[in-house]
Amino acid sequence: MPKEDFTSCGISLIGRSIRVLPEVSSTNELLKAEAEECLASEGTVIIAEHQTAGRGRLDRVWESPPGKSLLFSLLLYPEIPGDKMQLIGLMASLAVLNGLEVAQLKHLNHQIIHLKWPNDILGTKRKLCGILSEAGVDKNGRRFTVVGIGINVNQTLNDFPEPLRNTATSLYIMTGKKHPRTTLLKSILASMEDHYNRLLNEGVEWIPQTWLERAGIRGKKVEVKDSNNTISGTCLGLNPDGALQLMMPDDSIQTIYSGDVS
Ligand code: BT5
Repeated sequence: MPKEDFTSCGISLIGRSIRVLPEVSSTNELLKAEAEECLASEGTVIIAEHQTAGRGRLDRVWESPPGKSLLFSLLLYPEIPGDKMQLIGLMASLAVLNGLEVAQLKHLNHQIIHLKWPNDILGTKRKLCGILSEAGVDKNGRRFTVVGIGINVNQTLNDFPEPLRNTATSLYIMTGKKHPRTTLLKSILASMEDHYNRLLNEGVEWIPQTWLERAGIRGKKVEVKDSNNTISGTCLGLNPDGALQLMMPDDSIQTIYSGDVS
């Protein structure tokens, strides 16, 4: 695999500044800290070869052996109401899915790759990518969002810790080929720029509908677990904030703002 130069993968806004770090606690933590102090501009991307404290939602651990995945965070200043912030994560997952398909179409066309609410991308029903979208306010009172993306690229099954070997996958496991991460990153940043431009031009109303069409879960039975309980219902769709709407067995409608879907 040739040496990878990530710094040339930027588009005009998204990735106009790209920093590559050999090791960091978490790219989200670092970029959030910089954004709070107004030290990073919109579109900044921080990439790490290794994270010592990579995080998922609810402070869960994001596992990644050095150099085998794409781990990066992106800073955005979307001017949207606070209750619509979940839509940024949905938009990001659409952008990543599209970027992966464009970059890897000929390798992936026989594979099942799809969206899982809220922000996962699955390959062959296993987790290929996780996205952690975190909102904050900078010292001038401006609201920002850091979108953190972890994509399993060249890991073998043995690179994952034992408990993840039945639930995780990588592009390498799915296709039997090693993938240059720069090609993927460039394609994903280009797709992110297209999606973000659409948000800037049209607002956010298109996001839940587009996400739903791509995910294909309307009318399907789903189970949602949170820390306290598990509920099962039929997916009716997403509400305008991106929350999941379920029809329950007693015909009531439940709106789910967070949880793990299976
Ligand atoms: C996520 O959380 O899926 C969001 C992950 C975001 C990671 C990126 S990497 C760059 C940026 N910097 C950070 O610190 N984070 C972001 P969640 O839905 O909570 O899923 C976490 C769960 O996924 C864990 O509890 C494991 O079960 C599983 N998991 C951990 N590492 C994995 C991996 N590499 N591949 C597949 N599944 C994994």
